[in-house]
Amino acid sequence: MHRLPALALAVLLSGSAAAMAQECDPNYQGACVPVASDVDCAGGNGNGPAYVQGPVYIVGEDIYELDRDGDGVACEKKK
Ligand SMILES: [Ca+2]
Repeated sequence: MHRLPALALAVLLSGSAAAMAQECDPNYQGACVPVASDVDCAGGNGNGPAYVQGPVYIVGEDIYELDRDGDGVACEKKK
């Protein structure tokens, strides 16, 4: 009499949901600038693929060139 081998169908898919927290770029403060290949200002004419809603304050290097006028504040509202 043979016992059927227990099929390993009970694969646990748990544990992945908690790792979905957004990573924010440390070069910017005031808003969460996502870590992406390129980030543009939401509502602007950038092509993404990621966007951030300003204002964003540059505390490091403006690696995404969000601060076009170089005053240290990116994606600021037009005055
Ligand atoms: Ca600016």
